[in-house]
Amino acid sequence: MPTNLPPEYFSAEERYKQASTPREKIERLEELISTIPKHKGTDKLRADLRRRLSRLKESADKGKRTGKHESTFHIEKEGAGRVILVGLPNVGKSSLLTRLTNASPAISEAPFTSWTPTPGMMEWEHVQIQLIDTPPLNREHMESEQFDLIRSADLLLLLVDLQSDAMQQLEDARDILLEHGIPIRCQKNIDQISAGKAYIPVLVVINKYDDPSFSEDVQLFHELSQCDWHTVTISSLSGNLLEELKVQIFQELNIIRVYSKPPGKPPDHTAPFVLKKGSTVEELAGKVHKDFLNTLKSARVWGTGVHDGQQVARDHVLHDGDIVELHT
Ligand SMILES: Nc1nc2c(ncn2[C@@H]2O[C@H](COP(=O)(O)OP(=O)(O)O)[C@@H](O)[C@H]2O)c(=O)[nH]1
Ligand SMILES: [Mg+2]
Repeated sequence: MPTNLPPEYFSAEERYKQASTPREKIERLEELISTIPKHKGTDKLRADLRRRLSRLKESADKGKRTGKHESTFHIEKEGAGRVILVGLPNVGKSSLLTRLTNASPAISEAPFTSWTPTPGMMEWEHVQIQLIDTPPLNREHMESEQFDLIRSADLLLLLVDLQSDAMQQLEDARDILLEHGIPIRCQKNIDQISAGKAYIPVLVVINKYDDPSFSEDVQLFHELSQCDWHTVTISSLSGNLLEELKVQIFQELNIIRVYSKPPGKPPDHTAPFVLKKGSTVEELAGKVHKDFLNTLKSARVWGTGVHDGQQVARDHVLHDGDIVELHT
């Protein structure tokens, strides 16, 4: 230990020793180093403390990086929309994800089979949609990160099991989501947007409709329902009505497919541009190429509400399936 260290050094050293978090340690070590006068006698001490500081910074960085990536609830958004499957245990969430995507989460009769979310991609008419299976909603133990993930959805698929008490499952699942502040609302005749708050749309999936013998139960479910969420009845087991479900998912996402074509050529139907419902020619142009936003002079549209090849203005609102020729 070099002699002639100032008194500030010793009080800074005391503060450094008491630091508890990695961040505090780094700050106080920096402070400590700054109290050391620079001369030959302190060279070794300063070098030692600097080395300690860089080790602290390194491990703090690593912690940050792995902390983020290790969380299985952190999933990058992909595709034209994010659809999250939620519901009580055993309603068939994992089975449905397996049916609709190439993902393969564990499926079992035992409740609480899945503890981590599993993402997969569903393709529908050349549109890629992200589907995420999640651990079951319950009142015993749930990670708060799961609710953060649920909040990031563009659409929730709320699954219920038609072969047990489906209505009770719907109500329990809805209540758990509401208790954790998920912005959903099921009352009839209320807009999805109110007081500036955006609600996440919910599509109720009545699963385990294995054959028509269950149709009375479906009817009863509809009679009892207090919510105006749309419903789709399917069987993940038999694959019954899965196409209808895909169509409904697309509709609930409020997106449209638009095809751009060069003059004199047909459009590429396998490469739709996906836009929010209500988007204009101008917004399409920006998606096709950002330069088009400035250079776009006019456009011709084939599709809904126009006669074939009609010339339209930049603010013309497009519809699902429209074909657009952009002129620059
Ligand atoms: N009969 C029937 N069983 C199903 C259907 N979908 C899933 N299951 C079964 O229900 C159980 C729970 O399914 P799972 O996908 O693990 O449910 P999760 O807990 O919601 O993910 C499994 O035994 C599945 O085979 C269905 O449409 N009909
Ligand atoms: Mg599961």
